[in-house]
Amino acid sequence: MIEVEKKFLLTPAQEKRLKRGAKFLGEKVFTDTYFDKRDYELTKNDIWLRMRDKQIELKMPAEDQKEKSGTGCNVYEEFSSEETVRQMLNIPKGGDFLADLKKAGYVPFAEITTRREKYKKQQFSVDIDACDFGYALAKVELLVESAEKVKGAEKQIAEFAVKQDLKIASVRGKVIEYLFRKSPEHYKTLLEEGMITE
Ligand code: V4E
Repeated sequence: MIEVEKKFLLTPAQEKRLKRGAKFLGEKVFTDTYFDKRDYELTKNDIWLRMRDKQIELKMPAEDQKEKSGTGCNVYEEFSSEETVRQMLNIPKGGDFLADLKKAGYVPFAEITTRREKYKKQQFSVDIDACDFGYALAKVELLVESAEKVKGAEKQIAEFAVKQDLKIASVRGKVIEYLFRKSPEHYKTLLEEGMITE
C-alpha cells in the first residue's frame, strides 16, 4: 500500500472542528529513534530509518513518486521487516540488529516521543500528534494500492482540507522540526541538498 498524506498545523478552533463528527479510534504513545550515517547518507536521500519502540521501520519515497506533488502531499513507502531493511541497506547479519546497525556506521540522530490520537473522518485517517519537544501537528492520510491512484487521493485530501477550513501550507514534519531546533548542521545539510525547502 502507498501512504498519501498531508500535514497541517492546527489552531484550537480547527482542531475542534476536525474532531467534530470524527470517530475516535484510540490514543497511543510511542518513541522513535532515527538513525543515519555521520555524513547523513540516508536522510540526504529522503530515506528515514527508525526504531519505533522495538520495531524497525524504513520509510522512503514511493517509486515513481519522487517528484514533489503539486498539492504538497507526501508519498512514502514503508518497510518494517528486519530482513527487508537489512537487504535494502546492505547490513549483513552478524548478531543483534542494533549492534549490526552500529557496526555498519549508523548512529542515532533524534529521539522523539509522540502522543498520537487517531480518528477516522469520512474515508480519511486523521492523526493528531503531540511531541515531547513541544511540537504538535495533524496528518490526514489515505492509503492507495497503486501509483495511478495517488493523484486522486491527493485531490481528495486537498478538497477535504478546504471543507474542514484547514490551512494548506508547507508544514515541517516532526523530524525536520526537531533537526531545525536541535541539530542545525544536519538541517542545513538537508537544505543544501535540496531535500527540504523553507
Ligand atoms: C518522511 C519523512 C520523515 C520520516 C518521518 O515521517 P513522518 O510522516 O513525519 O513521521 P510519523 O511519525 O508521522 O510517521 P508515521 O507514524 O505516519 O509512519 S522525516 C522527513 N520526512 C520527509 C519530509 C520532507 N522531505 N520535508 C518535510 C518538510 N517534512 C518531511
